[in-house]
Amino acid sequence: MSSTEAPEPGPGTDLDDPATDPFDAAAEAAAAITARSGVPHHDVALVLGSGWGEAADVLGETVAEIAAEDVPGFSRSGVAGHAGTLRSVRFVAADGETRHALVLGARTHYYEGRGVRRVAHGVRTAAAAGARTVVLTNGCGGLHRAWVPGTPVLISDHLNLTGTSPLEGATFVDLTDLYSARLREVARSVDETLDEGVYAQFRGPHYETPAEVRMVKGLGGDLVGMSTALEAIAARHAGLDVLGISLVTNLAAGISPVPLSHAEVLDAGAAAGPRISALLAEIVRRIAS
Ligand code: 8IG
Repeated sequence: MSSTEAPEPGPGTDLDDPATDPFDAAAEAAAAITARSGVPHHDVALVLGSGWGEAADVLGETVAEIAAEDVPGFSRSGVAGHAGTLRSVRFVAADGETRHALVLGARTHYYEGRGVRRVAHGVRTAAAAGARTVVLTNGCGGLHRAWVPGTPVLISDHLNLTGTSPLEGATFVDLTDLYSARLREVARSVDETLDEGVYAQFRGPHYETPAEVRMVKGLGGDLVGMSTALEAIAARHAGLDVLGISLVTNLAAGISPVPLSHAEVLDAGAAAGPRISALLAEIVRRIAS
């Protein structure tokens, strides 16, 4: 087999088969990424949500861009504004050393209905590829008027309102300091004006009602979204340090007088793109050094 060909799926690594160990499936995906990129070890992983798509280009040189469907367990996103590829990006860290980032532009959302294993597969694959840290980004709604669309906010903690977990069986994982205080400090060393907030994940795909947003406010939430909490739990279980950064693309329902639309979300992401991409790239350079 040449080094650019991915291995055939091995036996027992079908994610939809309950007998499959999802960590075996992640190891197989990591092997496919290594085979296609020629990069044996990735130092850090990024999951790019709505609005964050340009960050990989700003960070460094793309060594390989792999279609999601060419990596076991991944598939092309059905969501407009989400890329369907995985990339290996070579970059120079803040200490001057060359490092590699695995950039996942192919997130599976829980609302896609394909099960929690698919949701967790990206961060498990990142861990299997060697990453110690994952940066989870998203587009989300904000509960505070000061966070105008296009404002990046660090995630300090979450409320998992999905009613599910990415973990199976008696897997009791401590989530104190899930969103690493150390990594938030690194982010603030790049931009001291970065605010932080509690991210409430709903199942979606519908946005919240105004009553649900008032509920989140009462529960101590600041941001509402559909992706990051489940991935963060899976990432911690896989041994990764987690930095979460939200891009507020809209005011949460009922806070703004205008109804939400996905077009608004995409517009806010596009407008903020260059600024937040530069921010994220510099954060990653410092994390990886
Ligand atoms: I972008 O207002 C984006 N994603 N749940 N609510 C939820 N998810 C979102 C929102 C929002 N905006």
